[in-house]
Amino acid sequence: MNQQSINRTLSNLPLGAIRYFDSIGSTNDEALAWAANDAKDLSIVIANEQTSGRGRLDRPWFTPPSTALAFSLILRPTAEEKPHLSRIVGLAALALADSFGRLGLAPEIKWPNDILLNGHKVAGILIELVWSGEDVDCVVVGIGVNVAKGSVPTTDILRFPAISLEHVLGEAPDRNKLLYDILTSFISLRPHMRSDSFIKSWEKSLAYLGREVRVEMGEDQAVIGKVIGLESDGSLKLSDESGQSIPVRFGDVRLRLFA
Ligand code: BT5
Repeated sequence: MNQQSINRTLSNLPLGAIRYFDSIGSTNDEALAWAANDAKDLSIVIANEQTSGRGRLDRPWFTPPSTALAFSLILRPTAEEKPHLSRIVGLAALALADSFGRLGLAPEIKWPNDILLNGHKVAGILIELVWSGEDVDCVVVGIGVNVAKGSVPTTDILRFPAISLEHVLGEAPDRNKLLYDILTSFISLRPHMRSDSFIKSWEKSLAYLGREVRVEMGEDQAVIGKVIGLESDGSLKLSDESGQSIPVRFGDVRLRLFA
């Protein structure tokens, strides 16, 4: 993977510009700085290694050299997209799920930002916003995919079991081609993001549908309920014991095995 091979592979996609790094702290940090400057819509930062990759709430995201995909896409949302920014995490998740599906796999979306294969996390998404006063100017969509086995961190530092595409496929797919495929899905799904059918497709791919889960929203705040779908803003819809619907806007979802 290098700047030339990526430029070549992505040449027929309608991207802004492409910045490749052999090693970087976090592609999201680079993308946020670029977005605050002059980055065009669909510009992309990609790295062969991240030394301080981030997850949500500043949790670490591991990207050892030459084993993973780590990239950040900069979006300049249109006026029509702006009321639906909370759906962008679903857009990224569905693009990943579509792309893994084309590899013959059966991915599930663990709401809000994880992609699972065989119940293990293979990819994560980090959405960050760049504001201009009261208005969102840019959205940075950070995506990390475990491609080769070496990308999977040791279990002691994991909050949730992890896996790579190589573990499931028997060999690691070509990272440039995979990137092309994910971006192609993302670009073709984007115009549909505002539709009701988009929420339906997102719902269909949800992990734990109909199962009882616990959603942790902080140190000592949690909600328990059965996953019944998504709200139109992409919040998770649970139903409690009395059948009352509870919308959940953020948190970490865990299956309740011993309810
Ligand atoms: C995420 O956060 O899953 C978002 C990950 C986004 C990473 C991309 S890579 C490109 C871009 N640049 C960045 O700096 N970030 C984005 P969250 O749901 O909070 O999960 C974080 C947790 O995942 C950590 O606390 C670890 O337990 C676990 N983890 C870390 N590295 C992992 C890996 N490679 N595979 C699976 N789990 C991992």
